[in-house]
Amino acid sequence: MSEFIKVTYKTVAKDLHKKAESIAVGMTVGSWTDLPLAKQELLAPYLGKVESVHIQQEKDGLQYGTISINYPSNNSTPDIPALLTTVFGKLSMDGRIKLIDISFPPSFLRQFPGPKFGIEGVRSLLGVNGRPLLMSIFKSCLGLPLSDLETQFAAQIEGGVDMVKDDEIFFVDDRAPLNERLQAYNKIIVEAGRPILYAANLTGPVHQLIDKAKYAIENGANCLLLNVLPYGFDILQRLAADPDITVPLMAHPAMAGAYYSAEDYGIASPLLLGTLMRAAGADIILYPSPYGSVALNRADALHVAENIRSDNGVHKTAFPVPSAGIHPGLVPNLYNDFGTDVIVNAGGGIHGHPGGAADGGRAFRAAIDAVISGTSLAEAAQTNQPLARALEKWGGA
Ligand code: 1AE
Repeated sequence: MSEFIKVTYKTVAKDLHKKAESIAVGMTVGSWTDLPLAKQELLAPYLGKVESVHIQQEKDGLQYGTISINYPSNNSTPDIPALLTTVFGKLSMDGRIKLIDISFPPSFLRQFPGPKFGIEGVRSLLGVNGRPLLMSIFKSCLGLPLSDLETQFAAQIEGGVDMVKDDEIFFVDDRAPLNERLQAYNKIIVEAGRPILYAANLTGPVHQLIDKAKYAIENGANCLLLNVLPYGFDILQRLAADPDITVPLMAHPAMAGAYYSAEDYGIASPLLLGTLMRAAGADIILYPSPYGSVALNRADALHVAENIRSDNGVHKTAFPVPSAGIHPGLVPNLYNDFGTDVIVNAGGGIHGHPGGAADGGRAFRAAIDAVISGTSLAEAAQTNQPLARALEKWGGA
């Protein structure tokens, strides 16, 4: 028996009820009333149904609002390319309409892998509980010889970060090939004497990514970074579902702005970067914070976190990583908005510290300790020089 996938759109039309009907029929069985009765019976299980229409404003002969359509879950196979084509494929090109939300019946959602590690699993790999995690980003890595990257990696580790990620634009790595990076960084991790995750950028032709991921893991990778939208949601899903991919998967939001930024078009960020990333299997999800250099509005940023950390009865939770332009002075904002189960992530905010990357890490760790203990950054900075210098440079005390 088919259950329903409820899909909500924000749109505008002369008559929203009519538009809802035309979507429910047009995106499922095509024309309906013109069909002979026998055909109608045959197609009935595939017919979409209007769940609700909310008119929020009427102006100049147009109705603005949201409509929700119930699609039979049997209309789509359990993969995100099929799902998005089913509920928004042709429709995405049909004037002012934005895909806002999808809610799944558990039987359908269960067919997606979801995060293999989730928040608990990542914390358990690191042995860190009770505080936000700290991640730094290589800035930069392009064109640098391995020796420079090793120095950069060591400085980040010295500063006390829990995780380091490649920059998402690191594709041309001929001066520091993946296996050599892994060998060199793992040596530094062993010397540090504590667990540290390094998210290596998974790159190459999409049909080779599963093999490349396995190669990386055989060579010591303990976390993988993927530019999910450019490569496609399905490769994330295939990686997450593969039992031989035994490391957390980190999703980068590269290109997401092309989907979510327009008010009346595209796919809303809480769905794109929240619900779908989690269903497809991301353990750690980067996206723009409400305060940094490529900001997302606060409501949407909180909504992304809610979609990946709430109990959906099926999947593990995933770590939100509200990023971009983050410096130590913003740690109280991150903590107040996102709580303990968040990853504080910075590139420029670590490497741009006046004392270098190690001090950048120290400043962040001091800021995290301060918020956890309820101390203000200004007070914490009195006994922590790296934090004091960071606040002097970026503000935020
Ligand atoms: C939302 C993605 C953030 C990101 O990828 C990145 O590289 C941030 O760098 P910084 O912290 O802004 O230097």
